Amino acid sequence: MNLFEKVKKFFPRGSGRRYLILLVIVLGIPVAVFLVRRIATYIPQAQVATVSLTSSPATGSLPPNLTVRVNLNAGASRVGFVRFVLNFNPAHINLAGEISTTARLRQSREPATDPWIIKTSMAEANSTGRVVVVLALDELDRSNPPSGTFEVASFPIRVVATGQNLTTQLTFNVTDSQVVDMDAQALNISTSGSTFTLNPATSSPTPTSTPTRMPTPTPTPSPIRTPTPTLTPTPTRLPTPTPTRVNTPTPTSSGTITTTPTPTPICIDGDANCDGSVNILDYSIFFASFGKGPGDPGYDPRANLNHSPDGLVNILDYSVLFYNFGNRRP
Ligand SMILES: [Ca+2]
Ligand SMILES: [Ca+2]
Repeated sequence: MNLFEKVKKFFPRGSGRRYLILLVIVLGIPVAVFLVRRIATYIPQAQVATVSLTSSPATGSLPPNLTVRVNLNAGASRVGFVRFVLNFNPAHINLAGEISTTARLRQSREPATDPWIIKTSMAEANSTGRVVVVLALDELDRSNPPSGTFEVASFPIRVVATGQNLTTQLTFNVTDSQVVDMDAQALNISTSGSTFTLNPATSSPTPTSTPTRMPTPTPTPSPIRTPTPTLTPTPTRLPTPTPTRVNTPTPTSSGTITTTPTPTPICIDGDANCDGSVNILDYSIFFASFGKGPGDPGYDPRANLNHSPDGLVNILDYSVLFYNFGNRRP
């Protein structure tokens, strides 16, 4: 009996096919796992959409006062959270009124008169040269989040510089802005600000202050419009942005009788902003400080959701948020 016959005798009839199948399965599992992992790493990268924040008008001149509108083009993304920061030179222009915000992103938490989370006051903006607006979708509106293009906020501006033909800009701080969709995904942001000409020199010495926009009956043969001399751009003197992002609620002057001296609220687990519910706002606070610790720029101690003594914001804090997401203060 040769070796082949011995082996053949050892295995029962038909078992060779079974071992072949077993071999295919054993080799196939690692290959399948490898392929699934590759697919899993590719899918999230492909899903991050880019949205655009723009201020309009893109160009203009002052005076007279203008209204600046901040628009978000979210495309097909369903927006749950918007934070934008606009910088300007307060020695050139000032806000001429308070900031208005969209009704499409509002939260009906108490007090109901403050639909925003953070909104810079006119006085603060004019002293810092910084407009900060943070808005979020109310939980009751979760079924109808805004998408496409919509106005996020608007505010009037006026010129304060006295020099002629100055150029000034409104620029978004991209790294300090954030748009989050309803899947808690921070979207990529492209921005486009505004450029304004201040006190443009009038070419004709019109004695009346109102700009004549009516066509003069006698057409001058060739209106000499001297090209506006481009001045050397004044160095933007941006004040150092205030690092604090603490939402100090401004007391409403309207005679609300229910306002007791605010007791320190009891924060439930995962409730970073301590407003009584664990939602996308808390995720955003966590996300902005993820990977950071005390002393790091932009670190928000509220993001330390597990109250670890080292103050670090990491996966442990994420798990506190994850397991409490959707909870409300009883
Ligand atoms: Ca909260
Ligand atoms: Ca922590």
